Amino acid sequence: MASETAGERAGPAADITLYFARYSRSFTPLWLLEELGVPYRLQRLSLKRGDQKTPRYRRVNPMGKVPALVDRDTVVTENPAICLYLADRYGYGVLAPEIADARRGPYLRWMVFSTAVFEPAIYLAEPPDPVAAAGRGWGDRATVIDTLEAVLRDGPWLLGEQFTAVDVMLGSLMSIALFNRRIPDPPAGFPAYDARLRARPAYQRAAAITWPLAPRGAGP
Ligand SMILES: N[C@@H](CCC(=O)N[C@@H](CS)C(=O)NCC(=O)O)C(=O)O
Repeated sequence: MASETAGERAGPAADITLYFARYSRSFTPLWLLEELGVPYRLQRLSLKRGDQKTPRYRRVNPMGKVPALVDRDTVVTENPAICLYLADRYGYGVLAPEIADARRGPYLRWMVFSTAVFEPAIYLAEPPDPVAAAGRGWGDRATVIDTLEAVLRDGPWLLGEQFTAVDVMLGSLMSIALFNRRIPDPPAGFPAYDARLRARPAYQRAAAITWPLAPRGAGP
């Protein structure tokens, strides 16, 4: 990967609108935009008021959920897809490993793992039948936690020495899950990773916008 920082990299001209709501998963792309240093505008929605369910917004995201990102003619929804798009387009080789880089494999793996495996493992009730785990895409909670623990033990980031967009994606879920106590008795590597994430100025700027009532930089 190049040694320059993402913000220094002259990418294609951006015309980015992030459909955003406070106290929501909109934090993830907001944090990534702050890491990238590209200009963006926020289109604020109130989830309480139901702005996300209006026909107008459903033309952007038919799911009626935030976040959504529009960059000129490109519309992207689903947080891992938004992260992949932004990092390839504005941080390629810096916050996204290049296609020929061997780290591209683990990068894609953890991107998909974030919402397809980690998120259900921490938010869904686990049926008592262990046989059911074989037929479930996310398996079982203990294996998910152990798998993540093993990679974070080596750290400092998911791909080793290089912080990338997948730390924003999976890391934002980790921060929120730890704050909400969704991971009982987390292994020591989890809060240590979370502390490294929270120390990043871009995390703190995005957290101050997303959770304005929390002490500065405290995040969720
Ligand atoms: N799978 C989506 C999840 C998005 C999501 O669930 N957003 C929540 C806020 S955290 C939402 O918009 N909820 C409002 C609703 O469903 O009405 C992603 O990863 O981007």
